Amino acid sequence: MKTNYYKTILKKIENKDLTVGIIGLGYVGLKLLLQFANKNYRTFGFDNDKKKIQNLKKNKSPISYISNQNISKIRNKTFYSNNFKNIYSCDVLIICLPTPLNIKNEPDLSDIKDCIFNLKKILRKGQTIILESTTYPGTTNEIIVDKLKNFKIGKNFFVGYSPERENPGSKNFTFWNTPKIISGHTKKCQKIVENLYKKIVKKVIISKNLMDAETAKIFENVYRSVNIALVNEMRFILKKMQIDINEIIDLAKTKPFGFSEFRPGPGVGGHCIPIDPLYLSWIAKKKGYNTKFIKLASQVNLETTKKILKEIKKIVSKQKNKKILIIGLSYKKNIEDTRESAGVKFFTKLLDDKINVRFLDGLVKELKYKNILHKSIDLNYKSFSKYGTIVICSDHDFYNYSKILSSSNLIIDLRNRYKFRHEKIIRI
Ligand code: SAJ
Repeated sequence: MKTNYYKTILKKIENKDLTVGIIGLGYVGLKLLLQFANKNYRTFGFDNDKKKIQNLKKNKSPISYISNQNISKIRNKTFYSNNFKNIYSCDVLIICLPTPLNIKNEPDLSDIKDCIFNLKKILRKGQTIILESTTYPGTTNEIIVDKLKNFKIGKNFFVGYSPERENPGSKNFTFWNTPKIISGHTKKCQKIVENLYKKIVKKVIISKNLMDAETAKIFENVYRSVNIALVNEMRFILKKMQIDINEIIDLAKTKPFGFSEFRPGPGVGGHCIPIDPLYLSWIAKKKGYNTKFIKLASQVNLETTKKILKEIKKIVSKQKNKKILIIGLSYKKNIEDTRESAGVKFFTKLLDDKINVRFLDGLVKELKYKNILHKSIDLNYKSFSKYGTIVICSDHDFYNYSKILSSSNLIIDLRNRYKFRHEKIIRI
């Protein structure tokens, strides 16, 4: 009797004898694995980082806001591996691999392409592959569907796309309460993805096809990049008129419609907002359209970091005490991720300029630069007076900012942490 793979997998989803494999255990993949494991699905976590796999097997989390306890809680239904030996036993494989840019600032999908190349040899009928990585419209078709010609997609194999919406360090938006867009290559693929994600997220939003789902995600990030660039530029415009951008945003955000709050910062970090939008401008150019906003926003955000650094150096040059302390090296508060972080750019450039600079970050304990390991100073609220200037780059919520203010000589507040004017506080 012919196997009905579609019905089989739907049944497995319902009676939870489904095995879910997550490929790529970063802040997206590991979070996703926890969702399925906590709903009693058998899960496999695949990652090529041997150290990470070893630690996970010892119930040690690689991410500060995912506790070791979270990991140990799922140990009896989760298996970790840095090879693909157990792919065969996974009914669903969800790919959460990075999508960086290459040195020419073009999309680099090599992680996903290599993954599919290796998976192809060992996939079996009845499996489903879902891509979660942020990428340009058309990717899932191009590098997954078109590579699986030996299967009948929608009949004996299924493919979907569901963009991640992780907001690292956020407490209000949980996985469960953040609506999840889903899509499938065929209606049956879509149904499988829909039923699967409905088990772990409160609201599933159905996209009519893969490309729309890919586009929605990248548009979300273009939207952020452009609006962050706007406020970053506004702050320099208004400074010419001695107007404080943050006070203007406080006024403007009282409008209950048609205005969403963004804040100027030291520049845009992370591996999403500085990078994902360029995936869209790249594909647009390939399709014959030269985007303006996207590239301009990227340039403005990058220039912001350079301008801020120049301002910091100018301010410090006027201080008797030239010592600088940077608070927060991560790219935003309450996380340890330093990718594309403005704080790291400031710290390393000041070091290069032979300026006496240290950093304090309870989540970024050390930073290796030019083969020297720089360590965060210990937190001692009385020690801030040792520095001529304190630069708040990432304002982790766990610091006591009134104590910092009382013991500092001068603070450059790049995160609008102090909502009031004070002679010791400079906002650039
Ligand atoms: N930033 C500002 N001003 C703002 C907002 C952000 O300067 O008003 C800076 C942040 O400090 C940070 C950078 O921009 O350096 C990016 O911040 P972010 O929170 O937008 O970006 P990510 O990369 O941590 O996460 C975002 C997610 N964030 C939100 O939606 C709030 C979400 O778009 C995606 O899940 C994720 O990118 C991704 O992976 O695409």
